[in-house]
Amino acid sequence: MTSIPRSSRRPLLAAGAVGALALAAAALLPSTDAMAATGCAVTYTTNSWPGGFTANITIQNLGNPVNGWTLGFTFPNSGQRVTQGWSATFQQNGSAVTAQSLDYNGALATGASATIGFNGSWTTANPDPTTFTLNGTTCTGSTTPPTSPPPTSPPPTTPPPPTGTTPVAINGQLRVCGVNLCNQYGRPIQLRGMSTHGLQWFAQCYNDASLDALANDWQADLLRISMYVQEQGYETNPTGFTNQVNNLVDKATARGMYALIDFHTLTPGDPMYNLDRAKTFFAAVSARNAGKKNVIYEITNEPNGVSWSTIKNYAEQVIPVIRANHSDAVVLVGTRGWSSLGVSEGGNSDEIVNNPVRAGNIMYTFHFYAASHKDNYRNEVQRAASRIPLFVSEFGTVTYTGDGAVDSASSTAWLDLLDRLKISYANWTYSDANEGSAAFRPGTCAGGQYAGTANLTASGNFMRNRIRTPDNFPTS
Ligand code: IDC
Repeated sequence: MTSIPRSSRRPLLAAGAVGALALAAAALLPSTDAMAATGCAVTYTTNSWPGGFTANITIQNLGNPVNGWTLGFTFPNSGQRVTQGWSATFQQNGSAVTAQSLDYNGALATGASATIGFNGSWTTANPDPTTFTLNGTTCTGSTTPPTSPPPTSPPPTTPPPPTGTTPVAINGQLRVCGVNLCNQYGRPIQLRGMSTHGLQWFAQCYNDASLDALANDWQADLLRISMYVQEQGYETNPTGFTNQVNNLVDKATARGMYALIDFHTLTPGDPMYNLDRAKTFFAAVSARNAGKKNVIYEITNEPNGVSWSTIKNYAEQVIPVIRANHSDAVVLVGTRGWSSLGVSEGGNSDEIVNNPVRAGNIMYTFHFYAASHKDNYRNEVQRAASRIPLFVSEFGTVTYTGDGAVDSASSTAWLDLLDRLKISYANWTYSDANEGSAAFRPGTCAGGQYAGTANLTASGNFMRNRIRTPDNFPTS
């Protein structure tokens, strides 16, 4: 689905509103009876467009703590269908819908909230449901009439207009919405940026001057921080590499860029080889960065030689470690065959669609090297993009070796496709490595002149031109 919602927020409970916001707020006092039914407050907001809509639902538990919950509601007409949900297991029977919690969000203390959502379709005018149940109990406990906010004011969760102009100031905390990456206004966006090379080799390329150039001259939205695990990387000095990653997160944050923390597994290709290291690393970086809105976690770079079910098993063990500290962060999951959605090992995205990772707010990664990966890969990305959330966390303009000449035609075809589908990307690499994929000529990092075009390679020039074009970040 590539339609952009045409309306975001509608007047509260406006009569006859199509795709209207409905707020079923309940202000039940916490029960003093340990066995009492659960009180709850639900906000239900929608973006709609002809034939389709996205619903975001926040469930607040106002009663006793629960361990596992089921939300129930009924569409006011039978023409509405849930087509794809996230952060809960959705079932629909006629116009009645249930959403059941997942492992990671089932426990809700008194006052705690969970946010879930779904993409839907509609055939006739679609007023929103206004009555909800949590574990069978109706969320109708409002003891005061809903006088606040007044009917025409925006919902209480609407963020204020941005006060800055950086990508993070405008977009704030990101969230996966259907197959897209959405900003704080619930609108799909695309992030465009660069990946570091291996921190163990190119630390000298990541400093205030180079990151100023990336943020200001390149106008990049995103810095991917590639921390190799093997090849003299993390495994040789966990504390040192963890600190190095955190320092670069801070430099990206200071410049209003998103920071993508890449646990750069490559050889061996089985992510399970690094499971314990991943848990240790992600526990540390997610605790340390939990208060930030601009951090995205990539839990495995390029699994290879292993089944999708092994990758999924790894993901379902690592994601809860992150979520325990940083519950609302987007997490990226690598895919089979060097993050090719399986294509480089003879598969395709069906294996993911049929057996998705059991976690919400995640995206699946796709990597390509434009001189090596062409139409059959592009076709699969296009096919997958309407079914699962994709993020191109690494790609090159050259061959998969990381070297060779820029393939301008293929690189242009790829980036035009990603732009059209609003798929975010990071290019390999923002470094002066002596290889065609590097953006800078060898020796640049020692010289310290990053802004402008004087020290760019052909790939660097190509990428700077693409990334510098204005972003399109909706703010309402
Ligand atoms: C390459 C580097 C190269 C390094 C090699 C081995 O460009 O300098 O010697 O890794 O570590 C990937 C990987 C990425 C590769 C890149 C290019 O994620 O680590 O970098 N590539 O080969 N997947 C496909 C290509």
